[in-house]
This record gives sequence, C-alpha cells and structure tokens, in this order.
Amino acid sequence: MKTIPITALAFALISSTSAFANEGFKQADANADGVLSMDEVLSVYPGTTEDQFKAADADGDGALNEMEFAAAAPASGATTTTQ
Ligand SMILES: [Ca+2]
Ligand SMILES: [Ca+2]
Repeated sequence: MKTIPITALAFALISSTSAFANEGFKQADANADGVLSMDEVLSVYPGTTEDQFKAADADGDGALNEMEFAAAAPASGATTTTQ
C-alpha cells in the first residue's frame, strides 16, 4: 500500500493532536469557544439533524466538545479509537 504521502500530510496537519476530527472541529468552531453549537455543526455537516446532535451530545450540555464531536463526526470513522 502506497499511502505514505497521504499519511505524512495528515501527520503534519495533526501533529499536535491525536485525531483527524480535531481539524474539522477547529474549522467548525466559528466562535472558538471550544465547543460546537448546533449551528456550527451544521456549517460543516449540513445534513445533521437535531436528533443526531442530541445523540452526539453525550453530557447533554447543548454543545459538542471535541471528544463528543470526534465520536460522532462521520469523517472521523477512519481514526476511530477504542476507549
Ligand atoms: Ca463554538
Ligand atoms: Ca456536550
């Protein structure tokens, strides 16, 4: 498998983090308050429903923190970790 260039690029992008989702999280966090509101999630995943948002909001505070987003973000499937 010749995936080295992609891997190297990804590593460069996330060198200080442990998840691909972090990149999407920071892009989505428009007001940089460290959590994603429903509107912010919709900006990156326009198809997100309120039910999906609530399901992802594990602690029920009405916003997704980085862990909640990483666990729920469709694009993070490739880097899902077992915890
Ligand atoms: Ca935010
Ligand atoms: Ca939450």
